[in-house]
Amino acid sequence: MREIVIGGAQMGPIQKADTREEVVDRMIALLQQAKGAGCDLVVFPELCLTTFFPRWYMEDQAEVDQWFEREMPNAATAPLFAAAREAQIAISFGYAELTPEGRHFNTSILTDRDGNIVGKYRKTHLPGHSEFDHDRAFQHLEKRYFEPGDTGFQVWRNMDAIMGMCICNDRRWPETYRVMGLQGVELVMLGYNTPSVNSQDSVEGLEKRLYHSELSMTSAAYQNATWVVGVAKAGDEDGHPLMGGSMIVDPNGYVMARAETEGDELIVHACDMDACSFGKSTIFDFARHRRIEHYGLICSQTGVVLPD
Ligand code: CDV
Repeated sequence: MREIVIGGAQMGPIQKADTREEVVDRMIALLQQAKGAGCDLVVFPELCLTTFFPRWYMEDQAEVDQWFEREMPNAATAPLFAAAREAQIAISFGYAELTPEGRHFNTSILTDRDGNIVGKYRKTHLPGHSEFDHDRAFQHLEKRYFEPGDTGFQVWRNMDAIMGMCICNDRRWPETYRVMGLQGVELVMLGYNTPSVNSQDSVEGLEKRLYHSELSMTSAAYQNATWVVGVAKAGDEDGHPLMGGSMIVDPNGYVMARAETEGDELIVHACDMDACSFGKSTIFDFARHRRIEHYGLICSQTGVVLPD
């Protein structure tokens, strides 16, 4: 048995006016709770140091850049890394990354139990749009503020397991998990900021959105025989509701722990990495059963091409 006690540290809303320091204090409080629960690893949400700023239209690049981190750790997050090291808990969290070359990414990192960064992932599937869209109920400007990630879906050996990350919208794409599955992934960690309503369809509300999120993660867990931990930033951010629904999914696709609130809430499950072995060696033994001669379109064509 290779057991890792994992905490999903869902975070409630972060308002525009909230400081990084206030947010880090909340993250440390969740980390202390996780320590009490015996956690080895804690997963925090996407862009969890600030409000979900891509909902705001900005033209001034200096104003945009104030939401980004120029280094990690930095002054604001150093106490979080110190607390994690002290507790001997590995962490994963998302933030907006501004590189020394001036590139902007939606990023997440993974540490070992000593607070050393062992993995970095930059979001691949950026949803939304790049110009102000008058037809939407609210904006989602990730394509304006970030460039698509350049890391691809790597995995890392950490804590005697094979771990990978993706971010929010990535969780809806089977390719995300399959690329990691082909590297033997046993744990996929992801954070998300998902509005409770569809900006382009006011009828699509919370129930359907929670269902699609769960469907994406549970099916991917099963089809790749991997644990999936999905963690929300939830609640009302300056009048904009984000859904919760954080969950820990086992390699059979069953939800083993689920958040009940839209606030700061820790969910915990003892995840046995060996539970991935059965699926990986039977129905989803890729080496025996995949037929790559028929998958070419997936990598040669982006959109739909209809038959004549
Ligand atoms: N932050 C996100 O990537 N959010 C998207 C919304 C826009 C649908 C998501 O897939 O949850």
